[in-house]
Amino acid sequence: MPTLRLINPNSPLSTITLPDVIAKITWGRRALFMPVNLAICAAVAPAGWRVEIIDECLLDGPHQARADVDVVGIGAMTTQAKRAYQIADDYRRLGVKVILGGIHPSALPEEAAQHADAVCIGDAEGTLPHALNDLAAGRVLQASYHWQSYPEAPIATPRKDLLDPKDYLVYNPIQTTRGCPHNCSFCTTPAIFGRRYRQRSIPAIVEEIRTAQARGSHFFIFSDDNFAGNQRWALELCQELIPLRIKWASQCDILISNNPILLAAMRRSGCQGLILGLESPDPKTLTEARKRYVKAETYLERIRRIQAHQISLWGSFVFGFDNDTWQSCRQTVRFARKAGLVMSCYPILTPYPGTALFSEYQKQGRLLTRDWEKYNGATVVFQPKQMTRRQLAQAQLAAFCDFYHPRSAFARLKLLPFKKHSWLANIAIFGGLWYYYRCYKHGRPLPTFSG
Ligand code: B12
Ligand code: SF4
Repeated sequence: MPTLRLINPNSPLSTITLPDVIAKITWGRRALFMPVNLAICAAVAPAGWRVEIIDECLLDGPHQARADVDVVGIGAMTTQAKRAYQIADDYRRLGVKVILGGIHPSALPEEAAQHADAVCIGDAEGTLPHALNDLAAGRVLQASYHWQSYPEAPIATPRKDLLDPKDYLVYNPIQTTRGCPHNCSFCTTPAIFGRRYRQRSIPAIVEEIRTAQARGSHFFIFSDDNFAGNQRWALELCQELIPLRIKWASQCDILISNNPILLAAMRRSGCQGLILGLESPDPKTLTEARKRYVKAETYLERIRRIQAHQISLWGSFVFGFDNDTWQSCRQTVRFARKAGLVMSCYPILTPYPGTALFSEYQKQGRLLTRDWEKYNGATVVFQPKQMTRRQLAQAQLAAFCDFYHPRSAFARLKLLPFKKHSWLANIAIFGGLWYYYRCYKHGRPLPTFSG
């Protein structure tokens, strides 16, 4: 029986997620998130293939290539690309065929092709089975398999049985949708997968949840880019979730604030929290980011409307747009505190290959490196306009330290009603920052906007 080995390459995690900091803030878990992409690849391998998954993030050292399989499939987001190519080159030197797939190879297939026998562009569901069938039939692999050249395949149920949930902080991610109807300039999702929003079959989602429940799971992360990109469908799903009595969290756009019926159904179905991609409370920055579907001036009121349904909110902001300054970054953190967000994050703007932002910065000569490992949201990889590179990097750290400072946590979370998980997460993140400065920055004081 031919064997397919799927590999999730390690990548040096960003400043706030150094491996031993992760171990500290996740109570010893080896990695943050289960690689659902590979579990899906495993699920769509045609009958007759033996499949194994190696998650390099779980290993103590680098994975060593071995010529004991027929083909290796490697998935990569941009930060993982460099390591993915190293592993691919090692296998090809041993004569093992390599298929590269995932977000980065889909954005830059010509680059990936230099390290692979075939590149799968887009969904594995619509590409990988064709590549494996070619191999099984003794045909030469095509240089690339493009998902839009084949009939659309439904979103598959991942083979999580090939991974050990105990290794991951998020051990039960479930994808319910793919894509996003919006078109923000910096975002990979519409750039690679187009703006057509796709939903998975509701019975398949329910079945995946029931299987996990039978193994003792009750909390789920719906790992979508935009859970409610189709509000009518999201309502239907929530109604099916209510009898399952689960708890869940996800990520979606702030337009759900327009729909009290959906919000009520989300809460009844167990929604505990949502990540909102807010980017900035400054209207000029939103215009620059091409986030046209909402006005920043309405953010606060929309946030209050969602919070009124007892759904906790986590804001995702981005620092480094041309309109951003040290002061505007400071204002963003003030806004996050005033809005009573339970969590927030402040990645540095990153021009990912395939996006409009990447083309624009490339044209303007503002890209500083093509070392993909540095495209991690914690490194300045382009020339900012109104801040120095150092200031931008400092603003990110100051934002995390200010937002997660215990004083801020008390003001945002209050003691009653007691939000146990939010408190634990805030304490863990602040503890992680403190540990990072003590052990990696020689005990330097934590940066802050007020300093
Ligand atoms: C969960 C998640 C994470 C997890 C890790 C996920 C993992 N296991 O690796 C965590 C929280 C750690 C994370 C971190 C980051 N993430 Co993230 N993350 C996600 C999220 C929300 C879901 C990922 C997922 O499970 N998707 C479901 C799977 C099924 O989709 P998929 O990976 O695209 O896989 C499909 C195809 O690409 C293809 N495919 C994938 N692999 C392979 C392999 C083969 C062989 C084949 C044939 C096909 C194939 O088939 C799959 C099924 O159709 C995505 C958003 C999204 N929609 O994907 C962002 C996303 C992947 N993350 C992103 C970013 C930017 C980051 C960070 C840089 C953020 C930050 N600033 O810190 C960091 C990077 C960390 C680092 N290493 O430095 C970007 C990626 C941009 C890019 N070009 O790489 C995304 C797309 C979000 C976005 N819209 O911008 N992330
Ligand atoms: S709303 Fe979010 S997922 Fe959709 S395009 Fe914008 S940043 Fe990407």
